[in-house]
Amino acid sequence: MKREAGTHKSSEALPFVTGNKWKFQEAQSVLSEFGITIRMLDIGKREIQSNDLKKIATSSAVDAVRRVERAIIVEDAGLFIKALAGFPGPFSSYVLGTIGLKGILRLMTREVGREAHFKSVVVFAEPPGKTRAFLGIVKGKISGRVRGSHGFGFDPIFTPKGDKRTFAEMSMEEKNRVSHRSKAIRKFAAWYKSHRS
Ligand code: ITT
Repeated sequence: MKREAGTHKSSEALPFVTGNKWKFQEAQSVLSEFGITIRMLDIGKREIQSNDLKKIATSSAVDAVRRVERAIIVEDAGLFIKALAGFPGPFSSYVLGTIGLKGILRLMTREVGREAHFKSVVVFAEPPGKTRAFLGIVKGKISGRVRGSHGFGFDPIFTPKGDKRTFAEMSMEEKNRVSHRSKAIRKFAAWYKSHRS
């Protein structure tokens, strides 16, 4: 007999705490393959400052679960550029909002190596504050210029390994076949399915 994951009732839509509708849509599309329904809950996600994405996501999840008093998921992601010693990493949001895509490309003009990866951490949390984290990584390269109009954030400057297109030149379904987020979400989904009734 399968165990139910804590106090969460599997028939209800699981709240995904985020203010980012694109990441919600990507997660929703992957989770629908597993028959898991989520709803976007934008309650002003609180984030601590840290170099560690897992710590940031876990702390946000614990904060959110205490505020909504039911099981939730959060997801945190960042772009890590090898030639820039992992920058912008956990500071991706700030960097995107300040120097932006063009600023990143400028920082890369003298760099020979363009390797980078996206990392995603999905955290499931349930009252009173029990958490479980799932990690997903996609390797790739920073493109020479901004390309494509789909997706969000750094998608127009990231080309996943094995493809010539940036994420922004792909449909959401194509991005979801290889993305960091889809990998973390799939790991979560497999675990969640095996732990709920
Ligand atoms: P939350 O409300 O969920 O925190 P957010 O947009 O702040 O939404 P993150 O902190 O996880 O999300 O993301 C940090 C930055 O990295 C943010 O500027 C995103 O636009 C960017 N980012 C995250 N995932 C991405 C992806 O799949 N493709 C491109 N950029 C991404």
